[in-house]
Amino acid sequence: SDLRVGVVGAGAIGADHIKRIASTIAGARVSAVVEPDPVRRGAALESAAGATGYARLEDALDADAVDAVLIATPGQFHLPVLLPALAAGLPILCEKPLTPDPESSWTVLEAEQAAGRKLIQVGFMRRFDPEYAALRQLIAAESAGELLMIHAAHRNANVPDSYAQSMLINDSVVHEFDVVPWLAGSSVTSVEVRYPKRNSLTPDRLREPILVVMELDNGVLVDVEMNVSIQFGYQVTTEAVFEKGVARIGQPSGLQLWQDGAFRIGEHADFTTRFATAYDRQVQAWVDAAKRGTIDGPSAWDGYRVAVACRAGVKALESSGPVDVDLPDVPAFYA
Ligand code: ISE
Repeated sequence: SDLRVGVVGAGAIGADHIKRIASTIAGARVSAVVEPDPVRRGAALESAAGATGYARLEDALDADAVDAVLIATPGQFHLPVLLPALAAGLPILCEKPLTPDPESSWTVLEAEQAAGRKLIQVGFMRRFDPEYAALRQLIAAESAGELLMIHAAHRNANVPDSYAQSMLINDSVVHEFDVVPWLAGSSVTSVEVRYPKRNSLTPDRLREPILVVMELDNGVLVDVEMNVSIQFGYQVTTEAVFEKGVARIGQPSGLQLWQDGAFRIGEHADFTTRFATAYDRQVQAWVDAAKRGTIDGPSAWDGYRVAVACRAGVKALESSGPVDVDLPDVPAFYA
């Protein structure tokens, strides 16, 4: 029977997941929309036939309305939702970041271990993008030789008013902190942030773009151009440099148009279309795994690792030179 999913948070990504579960995911339905804002809640309920609206997760739990929880609130609100969901023993898909700092992420690891099995999958959806998966295979196979360095670009047309400087790291580069070690098979040992010339179109409260340089344990060096005011569209690209070749993913694709003396290919406007396939595959894998009593993707430990890297990254926003990333040993539960 269908997994009854409670979606917590009906902002941009929450509303997108609600539509996804209603339209493309097999074996699941949205049974509850948990959203304190009545306008957002009402709008979300319109795309989730048969779902009930709640202001708090506890109310949905008391009503025995959900078998699993998808957390799509902003990161600072994840912990107060994660803890009751874990205590209820429910499978969880938690959008990134797991929580905004390593201490609260550690609290989540302890609560999950107390629950006795892995209940949390973290929404690092890039791992489900077919091109990222192909690049990972190429790196592991070493058919172009060993990986030497990665140039990544993460470009947003613009960001909402709620987007603060630390979010360049905690909400945006957070994805590279997960996916780069997954691609390269090696962990991040240091992070440095450099500032190029400021974009005059950047909102006053932000200083960006930034250039993030990560060192990996295996000697690979990674640079990430992080841009959130680049106007033209949404673009996430990666170029991997090997001993005998170069690979690129995330290039514009689709319809090509020659007209009026120009050549055009469409570009994405935001992450909902750029990563639509990845989100679909991620949510389907989570639903299937939840029914088997497990997870199928990044774990809470991955969320913790990334929180430690983000702490270093936020420090690097305000200091010069590399900031070390020191991870504790992985608890046996996650090894
Ligand atoms: C947002 O939270 C995301 O997850 C997007 O993938 C990212 O590109 C954007 O910068 C973030 O704000």
